[in-house]
Amino acid sequence: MATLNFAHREITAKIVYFGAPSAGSSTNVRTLYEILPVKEKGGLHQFGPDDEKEKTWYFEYVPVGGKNIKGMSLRFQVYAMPGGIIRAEHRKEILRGTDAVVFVADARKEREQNNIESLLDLEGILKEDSLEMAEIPMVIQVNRTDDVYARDIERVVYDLNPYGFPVIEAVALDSKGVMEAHEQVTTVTVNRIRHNLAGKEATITLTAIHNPDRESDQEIITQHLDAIHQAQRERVLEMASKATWSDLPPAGEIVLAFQPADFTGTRPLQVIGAHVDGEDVMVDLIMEQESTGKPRRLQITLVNEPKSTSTLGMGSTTSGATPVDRISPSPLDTLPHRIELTTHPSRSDFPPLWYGVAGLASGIVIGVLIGVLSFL
Ligand SMILES: Nc1nc2c(ncn2[C@@H]2O[C@H](COP(=O)(O)OP(=O)(O)OP(=O)(O)O)[C@@H](O)[C@H]2O)c(=O)[nH]1
Ligand SMILES: [Mg+2]
Repeated sequence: MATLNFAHREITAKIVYFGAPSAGSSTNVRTLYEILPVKEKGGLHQFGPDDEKEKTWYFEYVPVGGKNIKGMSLRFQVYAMPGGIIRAEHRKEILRGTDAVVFVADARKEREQNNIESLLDLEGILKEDSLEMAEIPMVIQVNRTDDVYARDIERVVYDLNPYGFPVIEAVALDSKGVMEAHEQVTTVTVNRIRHNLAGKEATITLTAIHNPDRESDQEIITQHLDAIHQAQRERVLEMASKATWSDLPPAGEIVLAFQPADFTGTRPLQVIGAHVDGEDVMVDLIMEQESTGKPRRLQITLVNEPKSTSTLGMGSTTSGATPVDRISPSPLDTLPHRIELTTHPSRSDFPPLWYGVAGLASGIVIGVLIGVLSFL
């Protein structure tokens, strides 16, 4: 979804290079960044969740000459979605709201299936975003044609091009076909935007904004990473909510000695509740003092700081709690390495506010009883 920023009289469109693993999406974007004649460009960035091997490549630029529409300049955001990125949330986030796609096909032998799977993946993600592949500006670039066993371009696109998109032959590593594919896709994109602005039916939608402060590259990247993280959390929560406890795969077991020293002679009576607070887990317990039968509240915080195995069992505790007692051997790096115990004052030490609340509540109950009795 292209944006039209009135504050800068500028239209921004998003182009994603998408392809099978090692087909060359990243090489295209990196090469393009070097060879593009530009009026203005930002930095070349690579980003993705920390645990992901492959990352998205990203840059934005303002082209030189010829790409102005109705006195408004054009800015393009260019992304590479390497086939090696398997996290669905990451793939969806980068493709979200895209205006155009360069599909990078691999000409090497025995890559037919990879190309087809990648194209179907692209079509599926676009559909989820209410975009039809047949309708968006798209170019198929057949890359890696320098391979000694490369297949004919016609053979490569035979399975991939039911919609008759323009086809470009390429060896992205040698910059061959990189500018050509980009020129083709931006030309179609600009034509569609012109159509839209002329009030004709167009497959590119334009959203008008008035934003004097253009987002920095870093802000754009941070937004993507936050969205990927959030989407992943939601998916995990959804999966967990559908499963029963016994369905979930076991992730190890941890045994902790949790009783602080000044709670000696007490035993756990009831779990009041447990909740996740950011990265940590809080568990509230009622402890019963065996000699007097007095209840006390104990709060246990499981601090999620995965560390190397050597730090496990060495965590700090408050109130003289016995540290980690026994930990099953795996998977250690996902388990909390430290617990914090917070002892709460015994009932007799409750702050006056509690007495106020309790007094008010009992007053209301007595008042209602008197009212009912006098009515009878
Ligand atoms: N011989 C040759 N090698 C290429 C060509 N394009 C890319 N490569 C190489 O292929 C490998 C994978 O290229 P990338 O651009 O990283 O591939 P990708 O599409 O981003 O996919 P992944 O990184 O596998 O997720 C790299 O070692 C590139 O140097 C090409 O046209 N010819
Ligand atoms: Mg790569």
